[in-house]
Amino acid sequence: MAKKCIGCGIELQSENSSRNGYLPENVLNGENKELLCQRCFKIKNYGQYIPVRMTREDYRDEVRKSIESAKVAIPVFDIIDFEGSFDDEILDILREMDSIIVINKLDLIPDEKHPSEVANWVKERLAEEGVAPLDIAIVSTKNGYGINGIFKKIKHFYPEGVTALVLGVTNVGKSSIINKLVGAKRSTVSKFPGTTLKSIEVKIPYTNITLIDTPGLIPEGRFSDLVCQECNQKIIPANEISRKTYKIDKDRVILLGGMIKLVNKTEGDLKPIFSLYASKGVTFHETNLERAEEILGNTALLNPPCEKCIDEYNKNNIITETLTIETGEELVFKGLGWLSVKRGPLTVEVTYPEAGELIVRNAFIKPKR
Ligand SMILES: Nc1nc2c(ncn2[C@@H]2O[C@H](COP(=O)(O)OP(=O)(O)OP(=O)(O)O)[C@@H](O)[C@H]2O)c(=O)[nH]1
Ligand SMILES: [Mg+2]
Repeated sequence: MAKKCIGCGIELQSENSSRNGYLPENVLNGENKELLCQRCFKIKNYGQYIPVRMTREDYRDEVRKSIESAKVAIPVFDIIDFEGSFDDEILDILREMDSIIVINKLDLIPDEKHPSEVANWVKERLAEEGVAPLDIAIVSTKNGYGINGIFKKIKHFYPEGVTALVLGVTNVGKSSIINKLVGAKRSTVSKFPGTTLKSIEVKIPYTNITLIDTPGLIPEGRFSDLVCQECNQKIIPANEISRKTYKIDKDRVILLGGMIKLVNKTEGDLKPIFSLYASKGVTFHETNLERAEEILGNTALLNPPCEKCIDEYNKNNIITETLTIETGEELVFKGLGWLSVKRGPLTVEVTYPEAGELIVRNAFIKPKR
């Protein structure tokens, strides 16, 4: 049987150093059984990244293969980008299989939110999609919160042991969670999407629980996938996200980087109150209509996109849509952030690339009374 990389799951080969899975022949045929391909070695040791994009078909083939051997799914969602980690492909699997849902990156949300509130919100949101999980765990692999809870939940439902399929879109922390559960840094983790390439089976030591790490799917409609890799890293939050609250006049403009233009179109004397949430790497800029036209495209003032990727970004079909968001609702910019209405209704004109998706949902962070 071909040897596989323990970091990303790719089949190892020593014929072609520019293809995935390369290792020099003497290492490949040496004594060591736990081998890392050259790409994983570079990611782990030098923080270098060599992008590999999977197609939807590649993804489907790879994950469908692993479903056969698994009894339960452990889907991983990113709490900050919940809508971005939703994908029909994944929801379809969850409608067919028992699942224990893991919501990761709790450390990124402002700390006023209690995990049980998050769990209830997630349960409701999943019910809307026809998914009823066995249980939900809210965790942070960054600070270790809740990891033991995942283990306990698996043991509770499968006391004799089980094979569990860990799945989700790219970059939600699937490999990080597996490493924590296994207690070793085996699977390669990186801040860039598309790290794991093939399914990898690992056993939690001294148990009958086997976890299958899988590659992530790149979902449709994420604003973060419309910019270059450096800008992508600015949009994916590394620390707690920023929040800014507004109470602005009609026709005032808020620019979310150079990516989205929001214009307040609410009629009447009572100004709506709303907050914007996004990574600290995204600039929020409030201005008037005229000035907005002048500064849009100024990448020094508004970013992402940066100078390098703005032309590519502007090739997207840019559209304008007017939406009304009620009190207690949120407008999500998939993969970028969201706007939460504390006192509505807010009528807002949104100008954005059609390839990015907007979603209106019930508030995730409830307005304070
Ligand atoms: N802030 C924060 N970052 C996390 C957490 N868990 C994982 N990350 C980061 O998220 C990024 C992606 O982690 P991975 O474990 O490689 O994610 P993955 O889902 O396996 O990604 P693919 O293999 O590309 O599908 C890394 O930069 C991790 O350090 C968390 O709880 N909090
Ligand atoms: Mg991974």
